[in-house]
Amino acid sequence: MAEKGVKLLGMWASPMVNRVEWALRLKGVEYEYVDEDLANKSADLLRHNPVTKKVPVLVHDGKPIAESTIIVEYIDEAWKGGYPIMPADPYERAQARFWARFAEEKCSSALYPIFTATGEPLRKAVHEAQQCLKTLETALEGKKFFGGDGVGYLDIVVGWYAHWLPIIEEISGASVVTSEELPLMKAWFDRILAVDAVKAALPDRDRLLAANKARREQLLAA
Ligand SMILES: N[C@@H](CCC(=O)N[C@@H](CS)C(=O)NCC(=O)O)C(=O)O
Repeated sequence: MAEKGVKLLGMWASPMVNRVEWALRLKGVEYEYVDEDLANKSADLLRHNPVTKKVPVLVHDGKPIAESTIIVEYIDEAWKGGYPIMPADPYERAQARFWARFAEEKCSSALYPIFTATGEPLRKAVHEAQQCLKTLETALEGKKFFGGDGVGYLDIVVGWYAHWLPIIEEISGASVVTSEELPLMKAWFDRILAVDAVKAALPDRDRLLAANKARREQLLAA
């Protein structure tokens, strides 16, 4: 008989896993969280996601779903009556998906080089990330959240920037999201981090800082 209930295979420091936790919490869905050791993946993870072998994987009544953005959309459809994550209007839904893809393909990849660069390459990486975030910020104009008055799909997809970027800034010594350069994004950082469902599922800042500091030193030494 298939196992019943909702299980999330995750990893404590994964922003992609946070997306799924936020969606489940916004919907009020009870779930079991299983933390994976990605250096020694469990048989459960390999069985449920044999294709990419990555977290997050959501297992709903025994059926696995992989890829964080797909899982978030699945949660919205499977628990339709609860908190609405995707916009009701088809055009707005298409816009949310467009910006999510833009952020994922352009902005997220523009943030990683800041983590490992120093000197002139760091200055260049910061400039490129800021240009990308400025474009993304236009989707926030006149709104509290990307989703409007409340957290929506795009907020969930890019919400990790609010927690991770200040940590990347602290480690690299760079300033990326400032009130001068990105005022709407900066205000949104504060707003999204104050949302209960988001606050309740964020990795501990000190632990994340220490892990990333060690990782940067390792990468710089290599
Ligand atoms: N596009 C995937 C990315 C997932 C991903 O990169 N997961 C990482 C943790 S953040 C992972 O499982 N890495 C283990 C591996 O690559 O073997 C998603 O959004 O779910």
